[in-house]
Amino acid sequence: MKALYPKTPYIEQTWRWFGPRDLCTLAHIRQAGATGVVTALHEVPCGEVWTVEAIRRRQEVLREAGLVWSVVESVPVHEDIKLARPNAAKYIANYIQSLENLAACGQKLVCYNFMALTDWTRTVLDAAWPDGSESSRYDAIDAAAFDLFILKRPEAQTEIPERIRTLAKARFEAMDAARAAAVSKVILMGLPGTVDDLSLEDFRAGLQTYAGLGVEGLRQRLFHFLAQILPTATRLGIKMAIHPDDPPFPIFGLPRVASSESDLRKIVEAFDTPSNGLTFCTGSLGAAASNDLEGIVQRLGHRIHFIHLRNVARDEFGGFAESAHLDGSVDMPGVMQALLFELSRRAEQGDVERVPLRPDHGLRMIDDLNKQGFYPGYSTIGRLRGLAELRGLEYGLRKAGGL
Ligand code: DNO
Repeated sequence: MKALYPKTPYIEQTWRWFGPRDLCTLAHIRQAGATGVVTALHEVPCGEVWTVEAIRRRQEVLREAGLVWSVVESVPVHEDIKLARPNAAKYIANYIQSLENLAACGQKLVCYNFMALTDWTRTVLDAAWPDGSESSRYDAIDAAAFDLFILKRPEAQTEIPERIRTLAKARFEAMDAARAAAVSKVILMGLPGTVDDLSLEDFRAGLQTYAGLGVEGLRQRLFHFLAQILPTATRLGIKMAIHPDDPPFPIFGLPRVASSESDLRKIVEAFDTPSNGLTFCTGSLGAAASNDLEGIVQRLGHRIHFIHLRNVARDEFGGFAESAHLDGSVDMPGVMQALLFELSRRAEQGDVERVPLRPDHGLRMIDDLNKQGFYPGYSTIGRLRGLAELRGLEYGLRKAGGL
């Protein structure tokens, strides 16, 4: 049968799947038009070795569904590595063994992040849009109210700007116990399955473990980790792709090392190997108005191995809501154009490997509003809409630009 759409030479359309228990099935993914799957062995505890058998079993499940495993997202980095604890060497050795096993099975693209203590953080998971759909949101006033009055972190008094502190006080005073508990629950939730949910006490203790480390301290830990794993990754032809911090600014006093172009440049320049690459996530980076997304593609595009496209509507207080893929503060046509130029430049230079792109999150909408059990951000229909919009944008721009 003739393909309905022209073949995409540069971009591979992919979709995140959380494994056999995901409400979004592999059949759904095929019907959405994605050809590649982004997944991980989520059942393996963080820090343990991924065995060849387990990797092969997962590959087989995907193959039977007519799909391929395009990206491993993520092989998570154990907290002991970020904290340089005595067990760090053991966990780095395990990480290297997992890379060996992945490469033995042909898996050559690995996403990871280096966020202290948390993975991505939000304050609300079901903020309503006027059309009845829902998405998650990071409300900087709620986050400050939590920090100042629930967590009661002393440094918050000086770190949070006065204007936000004043608003947070009023917000907290107007919160009933149920609302305060709901905000805390969302902030402490380990999203999305890579880290554990924490109690308030665990969270306080976790923050303490990073006290005094600072940005440069955490950066040194990241560079130490990379210095250990990159020789193996390079030998095996594995591309590592660090995911930016989400949100891309310090939260609860935790240091951040992958929030801005300058952070990403430091990472890329620290180790000159294609194995040392980036995940370009417009939702994460786009939450900071200071990040020039098209500029990042132009200047660091040669190291972008994996693309997450998502939009955010930034607000005046430093927060944001996840918005529809083409509506929000991120100029998605501009970003897509920059990506297509960069990928065609790479192709001209002989780098013809297609770069996987996934619609990162989607609004919860239509029948998915009645279903329970999706990972926040990862319902089916909103991502279907997102992928369809992004695919149309890509094809339209390619056609118009003669790419
Ligand atoms: C959020 C995701 C992140 C990402 C990890 C990568 O939905 O993009 O959780 O998977 O940070 O390690």
